[in-house]
Amino acid sequence: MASLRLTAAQALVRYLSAQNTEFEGEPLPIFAGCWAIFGHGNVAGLGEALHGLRETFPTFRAHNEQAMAHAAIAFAKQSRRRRFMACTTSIGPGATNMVTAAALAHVNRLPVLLIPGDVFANRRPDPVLQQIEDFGDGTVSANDCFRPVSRFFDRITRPEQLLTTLPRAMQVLTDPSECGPVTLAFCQDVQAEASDYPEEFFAPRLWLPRRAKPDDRELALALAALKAAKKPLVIAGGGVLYSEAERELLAFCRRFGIPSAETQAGKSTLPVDEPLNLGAIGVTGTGAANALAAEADVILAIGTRLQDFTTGSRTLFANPDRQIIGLNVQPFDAGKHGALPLVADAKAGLAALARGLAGYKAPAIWSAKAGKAQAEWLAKAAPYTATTGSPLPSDAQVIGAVQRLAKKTDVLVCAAGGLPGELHKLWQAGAAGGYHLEYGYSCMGYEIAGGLGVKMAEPEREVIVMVGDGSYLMMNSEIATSVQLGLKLTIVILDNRGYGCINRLQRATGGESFNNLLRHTRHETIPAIDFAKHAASLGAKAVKVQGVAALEKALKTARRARTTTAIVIDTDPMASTDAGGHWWDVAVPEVSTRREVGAAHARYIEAKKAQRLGD
Ligand SMILES: Cc1ncc(C[n+]2csc(CCOP(=O)(O)OP(=O)(O)O)c2C)c(N)n1
Ligand SMILES: [Mg+2]
Repeated sequence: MASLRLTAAQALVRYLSAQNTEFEGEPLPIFAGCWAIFGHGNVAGLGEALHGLRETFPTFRAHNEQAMAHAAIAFAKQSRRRRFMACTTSIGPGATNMVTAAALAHVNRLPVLLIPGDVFANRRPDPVLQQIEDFGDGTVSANDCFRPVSRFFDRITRPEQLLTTLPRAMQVLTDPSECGPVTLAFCQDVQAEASDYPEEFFAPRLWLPRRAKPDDRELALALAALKAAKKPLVIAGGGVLYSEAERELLAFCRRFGIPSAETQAGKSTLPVDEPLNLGAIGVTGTGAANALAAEADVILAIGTRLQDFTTGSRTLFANPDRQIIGLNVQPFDAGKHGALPLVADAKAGLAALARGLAGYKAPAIWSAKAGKAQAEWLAKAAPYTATTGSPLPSDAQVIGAVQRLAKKTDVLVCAAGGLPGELHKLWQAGAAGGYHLEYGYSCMGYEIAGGLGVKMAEPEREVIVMVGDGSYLMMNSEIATSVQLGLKLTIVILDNRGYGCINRLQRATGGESFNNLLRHTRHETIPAIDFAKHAASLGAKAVKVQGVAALEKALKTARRARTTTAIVIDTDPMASTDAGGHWWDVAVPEVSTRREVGAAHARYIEAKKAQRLGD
């Protein structure tokens, strides 16, 4: 058996570069490359190995480990989990900087390969720089922080371990039900150690997306429930997009007259002008989707985790006889909320359901209700995005301007703050994949780095990042990376001088405005942060505009530009869209010296009565 003498790091990079997927009949590397920030723990071992294969397995340098992992995760999300990236860090702070991103990928079920450097397996130079010393457990290192936020974790302490660990890592990354972050903590001495690897370990390998078909009995039960449905409703989650099932879903809804509503991850699944598309559902939902959700008797939840924002913290599906069908590749999700599980890929599941439902049609009055509710909602929502000429526009008015200037193929990227709720309700996605919201972890700082990953996945589409001042300040360094890599972003920064949405939440729970907007913080001076100058200093074209008309002009210029543009606009921290939406469970203090908290608590206790628990 022929063998190759390689360091463990060389073997790892060589193996990764031999893994392929298929795109339109052609093989394509499944890894788009590796993000790397070097330090001790990866520069000598992995650094040398990545350099050796830099032509076929590109290495990208970012400015922050969390941010580079955000870019990698966004790449995987925008690639609908068909392709992904690796990320390597030094030991210690470089590694733990990436833990938040691992959690983000874990929550959102997105594949990413994380390779933090680790301490010496041979322990000879212990304690090394940045080593966590556990007094009672010699096997603990900083990388153990990754365990609860990894779908698969391993520590590479021997070179030959790669022969079993890497195929397992690939299995997790490519399995639609298991997929999520894989962490391989790579001891730095092992990275540099040579070993004889069998040549066939590096033979090109093809990973095809697996489409699990439903079980016969689960299918029969789901069909029986649907056939009896008088008010069926689909919830389209991210799984519909990952399964590339949007056309099948549209055909399914039309054929059987079933209205459909979208989660944050599922938004952009159906065309916005489809009368059966009710738009956003849940806490940040449209009046249309939420009205039908309250009555629905059978809810076909496809590819969704049914998190609290989708279910209104278990109060939205108010029909006492309602039955949920959980069509999901992951049994954990398929069985939530007492659902009849239908464990399958969305596309395969929809095909099986369609075959079995032949002859069924939802009552015409119910299907028609969807179109009517949608038209009513659009009329109700329109004034929020219309321009008023106010010098301090609302987030919704800024969204209106971005929308008017957007092309159908554009991708809108966002993650945290007040914007996700406003966008979920109001944004009209032009095409599938045109709405990229990280709302599983809703991580401030994802936006710009995420936009970079989106642009890498779909360079031909314009990527518009909308970000609040708070999120921007938390993480903005990848503006420089976007300039460096020639990956153009249009970044709209909404400066309401603080954490507007948390201030509003604080007020809604009876609290005094405190520690959220800059003016409510302990301060000597409120800093007048010049976001345009800041973005310009990182290499972006940047402009500050006043009001919506000037914003529209700047957006036109940004579209023509070839490089990353930041547009800063001052916005009103108090305004938000009060139409639509639904109750969300945020625990209010039971006792307080504040009268307002007492009143909010009484409202809270009342609202909680609508929660359906126990299934
Ligand atoms: C990393 C992280 N820290 C804290 C939070 C909690 N949080 C959610 S939104 C928000 C404020 C966001 O401020 P900004 O980006 O300015 O948006 P705005 O609320 O003003 O619309 C905070 C602190 C979070 N989601 N992520
Ligand atoms: Mg803000």
